[in-house]
Amino acid sequence: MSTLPVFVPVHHALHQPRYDYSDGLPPVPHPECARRLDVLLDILRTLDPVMLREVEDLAPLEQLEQLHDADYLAFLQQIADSLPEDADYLPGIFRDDLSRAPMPLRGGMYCREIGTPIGRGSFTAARNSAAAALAAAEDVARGEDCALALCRPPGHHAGRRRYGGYCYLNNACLAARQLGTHHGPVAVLDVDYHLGDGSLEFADASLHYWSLHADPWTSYPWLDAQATCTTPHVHLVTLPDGCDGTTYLGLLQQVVDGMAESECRALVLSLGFDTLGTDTIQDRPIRLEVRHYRQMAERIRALELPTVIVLEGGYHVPRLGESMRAFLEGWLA
Ligand code: OKP
Ligand code: ZN
Repeated sequence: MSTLPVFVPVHHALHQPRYDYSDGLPPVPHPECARRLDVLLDILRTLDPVMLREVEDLAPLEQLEQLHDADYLAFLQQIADSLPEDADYLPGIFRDDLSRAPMPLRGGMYCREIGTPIGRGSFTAARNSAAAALAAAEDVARGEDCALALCRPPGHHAGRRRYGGYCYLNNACLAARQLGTHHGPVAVLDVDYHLGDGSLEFADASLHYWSLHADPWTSYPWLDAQATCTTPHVHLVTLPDGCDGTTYLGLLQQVVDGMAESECRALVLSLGFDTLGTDTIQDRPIRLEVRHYRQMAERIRALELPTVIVLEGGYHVPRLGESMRAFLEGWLA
C-alpha cells in the first residue's frame, strides 16, 4: 500500500465566518467552521498510509488570475484588508455593475448570496486553501498517483468573478488547470451534495465536469442547471429525493463508466461529505451512510486515474472523521 500525501492549509482558521444568513433571520452559527478540519486531522493522524504535509504559502495572485478576474481578486483582497478583526462583511446591494461604487458596496456585483461573509482573514485563508489544492496537483503532476488537499474554505461554488456557497476561490478547477498542463483533458468529478455551479462555469474541452447532486432547482444553488450549462463536456446527474446508498452507488457507477469512456487521463475529485443522511445542510434528503463512502471510493479508484482529491463540503462534524476514514479505507484498499 502506497502512502497518501495529505496537504493541510495551516492558515485555514483565519477564516471563521460567524453566522450564515442564507436561510434568513435569525441567522444560524456558520456550518463551515474551523472544527471541520480539526476533526479530519484527528482521524488522519491515526491512519498509517497518510503523510500530512503542512502548506504555509498562499496561491500567487498571477496563478489565481488564470481562473478568476483580476478586479474580483483585488476586491477580495481590499475588502478583507479594510475590515476590523472581528467583522463579517456582507454587501448591502446587489447589481451587475457596481464598479464606481465605494468598496463596501462593490461586493454586491460578486456575491451570490448572504451565507458567505468575508472576514479579515478570509482571503488569506482562501489563498492558502487554493495553495493546498495546487500543491496536491503538483505532486500528482510529478508522478504521485494520488494526493489529497484538505481545502477550507471550499471552492466549487466560486466562479470566475463570483463568490457564494461558502466558496471564494475554485480550488478544484485550479488543481485541474494545473494538472491539465501535464495530462491533457482533466475530469472534475464532484460528489458533494450540491451542484458546483462555480466549477460548471469553467468546464471546457480541457476541463470536463461530472457531478451527482441533489436537485439544484429545489436545493442550493437554486438554479436550472441544464439551462445554465451552455458548454458540452458537462455531465450532470440529479439524485432523486430520498436517494439511499444503493441508488447512489448505481448512479455513480454509470458516471464512472462514462468517465472511463472519455478521453480524460487525470481526475480531480471534489469530495464533499454532505450527502450523509444526517447532514442538516441538506434542503432535500439524500441518505448516504458512513459505510457508503468506502464503496464510493472503491468505484472511483477503479478508474485508475492519477487523482487530486479536494475537500468541499460536509457539515455533520461528529461524523466527518469516520466518513473520511471510510472513504480512505476504500481508496487505499
Ligand atoms: C457549500 B458546499 C441550507 C442553506 C444552504 C448554502 C450551502 C452551501 C454549501 N439550508 N446554504 O457545496 O458544501
Ligand atoms: Zn455541499
